[in-house]
Amino acid sequence: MKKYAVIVAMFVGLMLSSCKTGGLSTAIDVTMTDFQFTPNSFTIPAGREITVNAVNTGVVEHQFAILNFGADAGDEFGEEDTQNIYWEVKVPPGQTVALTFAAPSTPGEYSVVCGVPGHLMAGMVGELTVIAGE
Ligand SMILES: [Cu+2]
Repeated sequence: MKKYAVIVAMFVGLMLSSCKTGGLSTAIDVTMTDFQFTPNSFTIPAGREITVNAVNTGVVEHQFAILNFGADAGDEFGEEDTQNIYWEVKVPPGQTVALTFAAPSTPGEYSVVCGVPGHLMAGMVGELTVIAGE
């Protein structure tokens, strides 16, 4: 019976450690204010399920949008940029949203922007680094 408990403990430990890839977190915790992301740079493992906890402490709606690999919204987020969104979440003022998404399989640098008109220009921009899994 005691041996069984040890095996279960080992198994649980294995499951917990599998939540990370090479020490990389599979969570993105971001606070959105008027008008920035804090932090504004994130690193996640490729192809993994990522949990996003987005808190909007501002007084207007904000968006956390990851653009496709190689895509850039330029100085201002326009209608033509919406087709380049890889994944997005919109958070009303004063709210917190927790969601998951599948990290891109292509390693590299991805742009993170808030697509609400004027917000990118005001500084709501970030960077997501996707690292190949080991
Ligand atoms: Cu915004």
